[in-house]
Amino acid sequence: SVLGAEDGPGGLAWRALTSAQQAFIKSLPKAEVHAHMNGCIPLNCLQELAIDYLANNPTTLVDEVQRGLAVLEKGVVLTEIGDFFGLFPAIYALTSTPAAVKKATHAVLSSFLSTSPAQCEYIELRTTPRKTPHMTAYEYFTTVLDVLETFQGRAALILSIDRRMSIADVKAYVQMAKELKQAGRAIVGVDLCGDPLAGDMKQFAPILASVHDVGLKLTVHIAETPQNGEEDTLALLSAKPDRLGHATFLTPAAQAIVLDRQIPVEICLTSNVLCKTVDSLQDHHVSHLLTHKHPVVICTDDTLPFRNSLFEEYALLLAPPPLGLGLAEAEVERLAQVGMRTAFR
Ligand code: 6MZ
Repeated sequence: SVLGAEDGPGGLAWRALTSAQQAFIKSLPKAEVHAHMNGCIPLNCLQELAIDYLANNPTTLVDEVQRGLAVLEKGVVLTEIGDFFGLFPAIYALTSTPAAVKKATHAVLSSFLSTSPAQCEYIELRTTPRKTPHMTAYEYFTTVLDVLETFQGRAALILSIDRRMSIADVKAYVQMAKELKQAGRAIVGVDLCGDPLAGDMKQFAPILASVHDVGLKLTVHIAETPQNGEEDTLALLSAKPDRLGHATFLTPAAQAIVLDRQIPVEICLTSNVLCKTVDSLQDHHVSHLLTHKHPVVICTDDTLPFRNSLFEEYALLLAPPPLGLGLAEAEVERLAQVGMRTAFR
């Protein structure tokens, strides 16, 4: 269902709201700007892709796909954020042909834009270019883009750079993003994501910064874990990002820069709670940012493993503690407006 897991943090908060509060959340114009394509495939779409896959690939990765699907069907339980990345080999096996990518992209965008009412007015979806035995990374990325452009102005794409990529690949994919932007395609930015501890960000930063040359914007997953040291964080800030993902463990020096430059932070409450990068919703760093009147935008991250929805993420703001943060409706409305304003389009 659109409303995800009944017993997830967002589901509990949603059910603690009055029907007037639920209607208020549904009526707010919202933007989703931090959603990973392969992390947001609706479960029923993934199950259909698995049926096709298992019918056509009787030997390759069969056990892995069946195991991965079983975990996602049951509902993931993560001990730490590292466990999260182990979910993707199975998902990636199922989105490795152009037909599967088309189907998945359409299902993801429909789950945000075509529900009644829509979860959001506008979505900036992100995805990592990926070469498979059936297509080049360019074919993969432009297949997603082709489908996304049929949503006519309600969706735009962000190209994700994975921290595990070689410098040569980072350069090639940034170049690809620039050329697609210059060709007038619906690409608005570049993201940095993936295993938070991989890669040398001092080497990545100048390449990432260069996206601004052609009018693309930059967002980076930053300080997502306590092991991301100050050097890593400051290197990423040197690329002049236009938004930040998570920013959970900013050191005082990094925090001073973020607050001073008013760099909007993409906040994914359920994701952080389930990946255990925050101890609880009540300890979430969003409260600190809100005290500073810092711009934050509420997002879902990966609705497939986290079984959340944008409605539920907003419910976590509005529901009274301990289920939610107990913000006033006016404040929740303001945050939705910040989301619309910080979009890259
Ligand atoms: C870092 C994440 C992430 O790009 O293949 N991804 N990277 N932190 C997170 N927090 C939970 N959630 C998702 O979508 C899946 C990819 O997005 C990144 C991971 O690299 C994952 O493989 P795409 O469409």
